[in-house]
Amino acid sequence: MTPEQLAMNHVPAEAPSWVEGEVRRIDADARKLTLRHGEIRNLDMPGMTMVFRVQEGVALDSLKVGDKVRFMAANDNGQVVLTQLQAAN
Ligand SMILES: [Cu+2]
Repeated sequence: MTPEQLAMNHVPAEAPSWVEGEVRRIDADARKLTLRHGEIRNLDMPGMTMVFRVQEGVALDSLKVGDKVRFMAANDNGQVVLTQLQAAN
């Protein structure tokens, strides 16, 4: 194996990074959040409005519809899960 091939093998899958979003709907009881979001590069997803399942431990209580947020999302066995959330601006 060449050093180049070795280096290629060590490139990790793209790690989650912060994505811009805007809150459209909050369902804290069901742990669901509807966001209009920008491109999610680690999920190869273009911008859209969609519902996210929210991981346990991510606080939703202070959110309001219309809030600007940034978040990270991951693929959990084919289901998109929001894993990090913070207020933007
Ligand atoms: Cu989406």
